[in-house]
Amino acid sequence: MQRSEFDSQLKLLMDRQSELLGRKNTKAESGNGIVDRYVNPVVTAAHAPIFWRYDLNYETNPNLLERLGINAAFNCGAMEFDGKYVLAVRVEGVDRKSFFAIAESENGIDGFRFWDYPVLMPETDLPDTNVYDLRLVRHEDGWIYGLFCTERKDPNAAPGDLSSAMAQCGIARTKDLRTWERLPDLKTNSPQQRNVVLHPEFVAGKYAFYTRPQDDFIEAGTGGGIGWGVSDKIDPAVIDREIIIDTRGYHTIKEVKNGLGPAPLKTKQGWLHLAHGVRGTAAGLRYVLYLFLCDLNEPRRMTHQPGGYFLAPEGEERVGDVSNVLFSSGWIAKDDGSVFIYYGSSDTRIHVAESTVDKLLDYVMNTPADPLRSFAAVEQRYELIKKNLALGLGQRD
Ligand code: BGC
Ligand code: BMA
Repeated sequence: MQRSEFDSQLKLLMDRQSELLGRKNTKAESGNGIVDRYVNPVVTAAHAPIFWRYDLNYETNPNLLERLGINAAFNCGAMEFDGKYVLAVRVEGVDRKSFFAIAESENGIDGFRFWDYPVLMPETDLPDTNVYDLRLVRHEDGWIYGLFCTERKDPNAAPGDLSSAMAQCGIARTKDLRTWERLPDLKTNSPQQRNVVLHPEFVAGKYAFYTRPQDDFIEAGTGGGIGWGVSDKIDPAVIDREIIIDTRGYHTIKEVKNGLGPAPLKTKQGWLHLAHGVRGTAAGLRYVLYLFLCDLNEPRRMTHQPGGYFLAPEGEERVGDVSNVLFSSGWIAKDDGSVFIYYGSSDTRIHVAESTVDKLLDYVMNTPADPLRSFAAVEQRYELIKKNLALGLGQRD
């Protein structure tokens, strides 16, 4: 390529990206009343800076080829930091390695920009092959924690088995989201862990964790459910006993597995939780999002859980690298009572939906629980229909 062509191609790349980053977001028209989606994804692979991907030196890359492509930007941790909305994004290179990178926005709904450098997460003595799904938790001990899944090849895999892996919870802490101190991985009695989250407050002087024990890399097995356990210390964090606080269930949205999303929000009515539930279908796994509430003083005790999901893949969200997946590991409750829910769709991109703490609590406390049988589900619906018809609000002619 001639130098002039190189320059104009580069300008085109930069212009296209500026246009994407400058795009305003608006609320989608119809919702379910519980949350309002925004129309555009807030972070995608195309948001990754050009200088992360291309060698921009004409001498060494005269054809302006992409050298280190980005495949996807999805499941993120979220928090307010220095007056900005920040996401700790799972960025995945074309080589299938995930890493974390901070993206920042003034308003939380558009204009997300990555910081110049992604996070160089320190390793432990046992190097991670892949790290993903970081939860950001501001703990009352004064640190910001990042809890994430660390994946390594299973040392006991039979020769030729290149897929068996071990998933564990990696823990790191920071004050500025730039420099991270890696602590030892969480120790539990379960063979594997994924979706581990730190409770933001001490509980009887101990660090408390939401866990997701599993027998195997993919299958939850006997370990299924969202667990709870405490540790005297964070360095190292060791849980001797895990109890299940939210079980899986036959013929529910969380039949195959479930896992906590972000750390819970503290509300007057209790700890509000966001989680994902997974069921198996002929077309593969389907991941949807649900909510539940736990007691304020006894956070391991669930008090309310509406039946079913409140957000499931819709439209473009349904399609991507791993289709039919919504996964959320970040939300931000603002001082004015509104809540931004950040969620990845189909392991490809990040979206935002908005609600308020009041609406989410109304939903969680006043929506019927899963009746577990078709007959009981129709009875539940009869009650609603009868009440509405008594108001004279039946079908219009
Ligand atoms: C992928 C994750 C996935 C997990 C289980 C990992 O290798 O990176 O996205 O959740 O496998 O399927
Ligand atoms: C998992 C998660 C996510 C992912 C999902 C679907 O188990 O940990 O990273 O979104 O599978 O692939």
